[in-house]
Amino acid sequence: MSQNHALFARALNLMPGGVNSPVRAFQSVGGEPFFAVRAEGAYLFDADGQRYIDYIGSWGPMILGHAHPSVIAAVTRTAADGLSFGVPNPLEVTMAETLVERVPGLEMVRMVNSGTEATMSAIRLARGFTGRSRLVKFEGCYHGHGDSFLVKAGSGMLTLGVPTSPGVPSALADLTLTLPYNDFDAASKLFAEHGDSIATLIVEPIVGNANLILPRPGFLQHLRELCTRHGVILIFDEVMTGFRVGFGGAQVLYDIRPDLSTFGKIIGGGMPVGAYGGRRDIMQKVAPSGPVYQAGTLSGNPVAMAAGLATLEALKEPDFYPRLLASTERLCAGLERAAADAGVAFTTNHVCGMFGLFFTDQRVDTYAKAMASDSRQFNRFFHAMLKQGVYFAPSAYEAGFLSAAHDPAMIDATLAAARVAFKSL
Ligand code: KE4
Repeated sequence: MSQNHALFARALNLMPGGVNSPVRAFQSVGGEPFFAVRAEGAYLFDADGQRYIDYIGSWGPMILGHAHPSVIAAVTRTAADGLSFGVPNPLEVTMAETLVERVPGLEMVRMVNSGTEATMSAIRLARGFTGRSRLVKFEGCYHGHGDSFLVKAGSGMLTLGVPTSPGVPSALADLTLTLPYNDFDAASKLFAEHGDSIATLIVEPIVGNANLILPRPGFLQHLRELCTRHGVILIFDEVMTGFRVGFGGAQVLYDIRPDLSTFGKIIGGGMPVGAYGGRRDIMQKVAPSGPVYQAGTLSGNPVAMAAGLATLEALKEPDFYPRLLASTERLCAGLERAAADAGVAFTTNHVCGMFGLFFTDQRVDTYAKAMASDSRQFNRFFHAMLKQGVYFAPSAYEAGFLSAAHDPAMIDATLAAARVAFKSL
């Protein structure tokens, strides 16, 4: 019997959906998830000995590739001296210096243990700093599972078809206003009506949780101007894009300065890490220097800092991002050619290190267009690729990720598998 199947049977009895995070459960693509027992470079290896070229990389952190020697060595070396002290340690100072140095808008930063903690803390801080309560987010964006965000959210919630979660009190959900992404007029109208009662607007500068949607030229600048005009704290949620789409993230790529930013994934190198930071006058309000409370037992622990610092160090290599962008372009152009040759309606979106696959004949630049693409066709393609040892995100509403370990031969192997898969649709 398949070890994957046996493991999933046990898991289903013990964990909701048999998983510790919904998107892993294959519920939207059908079938059962496989269980990874090992990963190396761009490869995952499952419990039945199957090898996959992995285009998820743990949903973003593994930008160097899995089990990168310098990261493993840093974790091993640091762990030998103790795992968590509960008192300050030098590595969290080095991490703070590294983030502040690399992200122009970051004057102060606080380490936490997940992207969700980072975004939850950032909006509490924005509400505490402004004395206002309303939050603006965009349909399809996902900012972790904090109550205020689970309104028309993306990622696993879209995958499960429950974009607004039960369990969030309407008194709180009503404080979350949602906008269509890339819609200039809708944003102007909302701010004209409610601008002075809004504490904060949080946005994925590049949407990676409703598949992949890029900002229209000027859209992020438009949000920056609206927030400045109405005294609204602009939060860039860079948990996914931070240090992926470029050295400092999307805010450097698009040259926009948010008031606060959130990070996660890559800055932890695969260990549980998140961070929020930004303007000093705002961050000074965080306990214990200010009254806005936030805390965490394992925040800044040395092992997680070591994994993140080793990862961020490797990203300093001058041609790291140009190479990653070239790989991303090679993959997306090749997939579009393979689909066209097979007569399949298919388009892609991409930015350095991230891509989105859409079974539609139009370019996708809104949530509505992403939702209108053919998810059934995506599911068939997903399984046709999985059978050939290529693992794309198990949901039509997730972005894909590349790493430095995805070499040209692997991408060509992926494209050869895609030619077979597109023809089978
Ligand atoms: P975590 O709490 O999962 O570390 O981060 C939440 C989060 C916040 N902001 C953005 C922009 C994010 O993409 C995420 C988490 N991303 C998903 C992938 N779509 C994590 C995968 C999962 O939920 O298992």
